[in-house]
Amino acid sequence: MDDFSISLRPEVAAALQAGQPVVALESTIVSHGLPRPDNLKVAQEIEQTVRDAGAVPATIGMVGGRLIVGLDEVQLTRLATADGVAKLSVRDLAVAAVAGSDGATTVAATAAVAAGVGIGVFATGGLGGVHRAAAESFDESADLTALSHTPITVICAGVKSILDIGATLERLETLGVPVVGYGTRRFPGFYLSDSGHDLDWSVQTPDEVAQIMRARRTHAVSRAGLIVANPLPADEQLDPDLHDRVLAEGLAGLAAEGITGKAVTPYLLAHFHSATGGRSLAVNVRIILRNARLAAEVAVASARS
Ligand code: PSU
Ligand code: MN
Repeated sequence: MDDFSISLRPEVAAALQAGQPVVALESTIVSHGLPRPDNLKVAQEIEQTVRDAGAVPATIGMVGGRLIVGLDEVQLTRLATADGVAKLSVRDLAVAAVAGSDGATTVAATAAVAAGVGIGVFATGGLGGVHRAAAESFDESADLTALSHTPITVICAGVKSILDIGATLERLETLGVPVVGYGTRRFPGFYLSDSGHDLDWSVQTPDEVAQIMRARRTHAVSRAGLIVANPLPADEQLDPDLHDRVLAEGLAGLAAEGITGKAVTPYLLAHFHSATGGRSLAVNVRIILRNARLAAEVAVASARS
């Protein structure tokens, strides 16, 4: 292959051209974050949720070395079901393209590609962050550094409790990435509505987020992303006792099996899904669908402003 240009699905290209709302979606949750066979169905539901709220979904991934913005049905199915789909961060994209790989893009890679083609809003479940043993392992997700220089608004439910949440918030501050709570001044903990950490800012409406995006463009003093942290309502969160028990087991499993690096996040997610008898999966799906809807509402408000 000698053409490395990014392929935009025609519907996505047309929407961007016309200034219509578009929401970027990542594929790592599909290939590595959600168990099969539910993953494909959930990926389709996420896209439908974006459509129902009036925006065009653009799931980003790599198929046969081609970087695609707006995977079609066949391509999405391939990334959800094929064996050996790589987990691609920003640094991997060109190498995987030359290798002709199939690959799922992380938050970092999805944000970078989306911003590169002019998409302003991105929905995911939870961001990567600083891992608990980072003081020794140096394992900090490239999601954080990517967001320090990638101008895109990311709607997420905070970072997962598998991470060191306090350290992650400190790093986001250092990296100059603003974090606003959606309807809350507490940082959500993904499966849990409240991580116990305070936020400086909160917003109440999609329009307010769109206004912040506009102020940032007008000021033009930062190329960082904007994190909008959207918590689950407390009555929909994972039972906190169950959560704490399963997390402790998962962390012990990591140590016992010697799992490190990019395998850590998929391992812990899979552990949660099996050890909670699917309850964490249901919560995870709710989180993503809620974030997809809010992202579409923000994209719609932003297209108007
Ligand atoms: N959060 C989820 N599910 C996921 C991930 C995050 O709820 O699957 C994925 C995202 O793609 C994120 C990546 O970018 O995990 C972070 O991995 P790492 O910690 O290896 O950077
Ligand atoms: Mn890592």
